[in-house]
Amino acid sequence: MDLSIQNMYVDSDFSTMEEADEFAKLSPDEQQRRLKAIIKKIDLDSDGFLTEAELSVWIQQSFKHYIVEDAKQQFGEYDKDGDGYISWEEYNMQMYDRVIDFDEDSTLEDAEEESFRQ
Ligand SMILES: [Ca+2]
Ligand SMILES: [Ca+2]
Repeated sequence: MDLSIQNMYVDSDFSTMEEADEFAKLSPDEQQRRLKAIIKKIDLDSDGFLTEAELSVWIQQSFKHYIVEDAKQQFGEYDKDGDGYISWEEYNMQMYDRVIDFDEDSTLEDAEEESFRQ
């Protein structure tokens, strides 16, 4: 795992690639200022040093943040009509691009029965 401060900043505080690009466009002074602000957040006891424990807490928080954001984003992709629920149809459309119809299969099983009707 790459533990450089810049990478932690990118992984945890940028939600989009555009924001990462924005950061790259900042002046070196501004980048430094922002990174220092991040280090302040990681440095829980404010002694000016980052311990393994402080880094560990930060990484876990970042990871949690990432998972939550990822889940929110995925939910949005599944919930096509945005009603806050993922229906069977929405799940199917996202996973298989079509709704799996169980009646389709039961029709096959009933083929013999179907033929009697005619
Ligand atoms: Ca510290
Ligand atoms: Ca829905």
